[in-house]
Amino acid sequence: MRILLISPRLEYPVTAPGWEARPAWLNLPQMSLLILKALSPEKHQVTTVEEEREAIPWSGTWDLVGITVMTATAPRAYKLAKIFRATGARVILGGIHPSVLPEEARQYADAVLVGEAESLWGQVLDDAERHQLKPYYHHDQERPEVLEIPLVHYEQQDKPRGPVLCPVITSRGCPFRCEFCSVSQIYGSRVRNVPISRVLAQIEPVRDNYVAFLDDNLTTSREYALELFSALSKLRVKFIAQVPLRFILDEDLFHRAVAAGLKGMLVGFESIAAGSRKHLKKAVSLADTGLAIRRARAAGVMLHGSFIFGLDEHDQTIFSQTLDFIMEHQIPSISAYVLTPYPGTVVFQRLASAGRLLHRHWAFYDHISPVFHPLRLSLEELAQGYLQFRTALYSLRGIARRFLAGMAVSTLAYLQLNLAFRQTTLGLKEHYQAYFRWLEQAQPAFPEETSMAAFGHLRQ
Ligand code: B12
Repeated sequence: MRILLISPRLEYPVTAPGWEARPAWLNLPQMSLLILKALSPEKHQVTTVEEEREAIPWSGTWDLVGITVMTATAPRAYKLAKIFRATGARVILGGIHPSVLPEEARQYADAVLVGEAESLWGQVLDDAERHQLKPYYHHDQERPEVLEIPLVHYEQQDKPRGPVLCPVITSRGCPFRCEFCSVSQIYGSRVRNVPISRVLAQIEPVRDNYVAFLDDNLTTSREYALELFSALSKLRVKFIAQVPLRFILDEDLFHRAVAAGLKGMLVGFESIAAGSRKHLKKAVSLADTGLAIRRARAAGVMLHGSFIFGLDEHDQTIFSQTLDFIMEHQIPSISAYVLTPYPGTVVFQRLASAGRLLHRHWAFYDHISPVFHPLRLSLEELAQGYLQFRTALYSLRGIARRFLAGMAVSTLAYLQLNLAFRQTTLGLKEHYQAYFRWLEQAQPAFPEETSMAAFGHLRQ
């Protein structure tokens, strides 16, 4: 079969011309597509497309089209599904959004894969070959203790220069169940690990690149992490990972990670408001937070802190408080977002039943456009406060004020990250203007009707 695997781009009903929600240069290959490709027997011809940076091969004819879907990319994925089905291809959807809302996704596709694909993709291909695709494929609820993920090939014929960041997975499952996160919906709360020898086999051929561990927390099992760091130190790799703040406070584990090649960490601070912290399962005291930040800097590890605005405890002071906190502690790299209630999360349920959701047009569930009524802020105050926060943080003064902290780690990476976020902040005001105008108008019914006229337009 000729198989096309797509990771769709974000497509808003309205936005500012040329504005991009996130830095486009972030070249992290889509692991889900690489895994599906690796799982496909050689007799099939598989093409992968990341629409954020590659054109969809409209001229080809495809037997099966697989699309990976996040909530924000769902409208675009549904549109693509409809277009490809009209050409005679069969379409299967998978990923976090179809796994949480399979019936919705099924309206646009021949089949939906719910959950993890490793044990199901072979069957999907066999069924597709026999023209007997089932509407739903559900992964086994009894997940095996050991996580088996195929070895993927990053290098592809049409992409001669290999990626700078190579995604690697060591585990799935997260025990935290944070109110706003949907990860345990798809992977469960029990943590399962890939055998270390298998992780090393994946890393070995690309060890000159940066390895990006995709795990929601690389250190959930301390024992496994110790073993992994000891093995990695022999390979001399450089890696980045998502970890909780507590990991940095575990001095021995942290220094072993640094010795193993840890260069960057994505840490969820989520909120510095005292009221929020009790709801966040990962919270540590503010004093320990300061200690962890200093320790990361002293070790030369880039700390990328993630913050959320719009929690029920937040009022207008949260923006300046967070900015002061970042400046005081000199956090070099930040991703700060507006709370987004993803379907399947506790926060979605709570806001939906309180009538606080503005709409269900998923494209705006992007962590940037507010899609619910905040409790102690108006909608406009949330958008305005967020915009002012980003404008101040990524102003030249805001970047200069943290420059020494950036230099202590990597001047180049510091400037790259901050200037990229500055770039995406520049058109944000216009995006909000377009979004608020759209909110005021009668909104298109969701799911949006896609006329076949869109097909012709896209093919040009
Ligand atoms: C890496 C990552 C990214 C990368 C993606 C880059 C890339 N090219 O991979 C970056 C940093 C760019 C990113 C951006 C965003 N992300 Co992100 N990201 C992740 C993360 C950490 C890992 C995803 C991943 O690749 N996992 C590994 C793959 C193999 O797993 P998988 O995708 O689940 O795929 C398996 C199954 O789902 C299934 N499957 C998946 N797709 C398909 C398709 C078919 C056809 C089939 C059959 C099966 C199938 O098979 C796979 C193998 O079992 C997840 C958290 C998580 N644990 O999932 C968040 C996550 C997916 N991201 C999330 C969000 C919100 C975003 C942003 C909106 C945030 C933002 N504002 O920046 C943006 C959106 C960008 C966009 N274009 O739309 C949310 C999505 C929630 C939701 N309901 O949509 C998640 C779940 C994080 C969270 N805690 O909630 N992200």
